[in-house]
Amino acid sequence: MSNKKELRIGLIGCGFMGRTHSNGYRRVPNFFPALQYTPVLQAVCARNEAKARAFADQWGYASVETDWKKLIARDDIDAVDICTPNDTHAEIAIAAAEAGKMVLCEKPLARTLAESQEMVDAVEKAGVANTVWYNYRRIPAVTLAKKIIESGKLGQIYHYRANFLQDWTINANLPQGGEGLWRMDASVAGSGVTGDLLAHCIDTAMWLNGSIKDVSAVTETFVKERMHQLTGKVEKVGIDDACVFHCHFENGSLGLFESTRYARGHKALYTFEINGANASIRWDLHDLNRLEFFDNSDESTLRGWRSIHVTDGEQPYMDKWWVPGLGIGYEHSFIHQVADFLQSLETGGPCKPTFKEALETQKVCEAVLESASSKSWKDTGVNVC
Ligand code: 4PW
Repeated sequence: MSNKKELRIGLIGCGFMGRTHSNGYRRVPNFFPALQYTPVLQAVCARNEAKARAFADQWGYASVETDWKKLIARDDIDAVDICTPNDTHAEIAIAAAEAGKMVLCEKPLARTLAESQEMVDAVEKAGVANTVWYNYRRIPAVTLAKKIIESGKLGQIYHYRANFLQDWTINANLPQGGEGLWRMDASVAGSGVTGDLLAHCIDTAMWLNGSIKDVSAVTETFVKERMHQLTGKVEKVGIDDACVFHCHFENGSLGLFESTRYARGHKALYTFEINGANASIRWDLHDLNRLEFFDNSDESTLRGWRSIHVTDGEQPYMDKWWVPGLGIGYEHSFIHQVADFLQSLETGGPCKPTFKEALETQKVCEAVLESASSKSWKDTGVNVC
């Protein structure tokens, strides 16, 4: 008989992110056995009952719902996990918080800053545990980058550079909206690459390098009209297909960010590089167990970029996995987030980023879009501690 405390999960949404989160819940007990809490896959909710049942069978959920309001009203659910398209995040999160449930929300927090603020207000008022799934923070090499920066090894930071490049929307015949393509519909997604991809880059950047003060951005929508899957009509495309912005960080460094879904050959190339007075680091999602590090204090004849294979038990999270030399993958970042959330319930501390912290990323996204449409610099109003 287990003496673990149960955290009964109600998952809403059965898409790509529903799978990544479910995998996280299922694998945490095996790899983080010391945690006091264990997730219980209590219910999954999707509008289509057959889809919900198939998902429940595949992932081991005990029951299904087709109305998220019913799921939230259930007494046997402790935490609501929102994996639905962005236009539903605010309504579900606010209702869940008002019902006293813990809330885990897939990124971005919402479509707009105003919606996000309402979500922050709701979870703060209800005093419920909350977190946003900015999963890349929990890739061990990225977490190690944070530790290196905090140790002061980089010295004064001058540059932060990040890219998130994809190519899946180049085809002009790809429709927008509906099943599998809601990210293409601005009314559902809120924005294109800015909210979907740059939000990740911004979250990581402010976690590693502090507040972004102001931004100057350019966006482009290369394909102006696309068939809408739900209406069957050709409609104007409202999302940004590509976005480039530069910025000032509070610490005096300059930032340069680029994201596009039109970089032929790139499927999910997320990279960042940070240059300090004494050292630099860089990371690439396509080689995610590796962190590259250049230290100017190395002996001159041996000086060069070090390639650190982040698989040693002394490196972040890696004591939970295999043996040195054996890497882990994308899915582990979600397993780590579940583990950190459960740990936060034990300690009573926050699981970062909380809704309040993720609001700062929304502020930057909003300033980026405003800057692009007004062709002017915008202050972000961000204050990351
Ligand atoms: O959140 C992002 C998604 O919307 C992901 O991190 C990568 O880009 C993979 O899919 C999309």
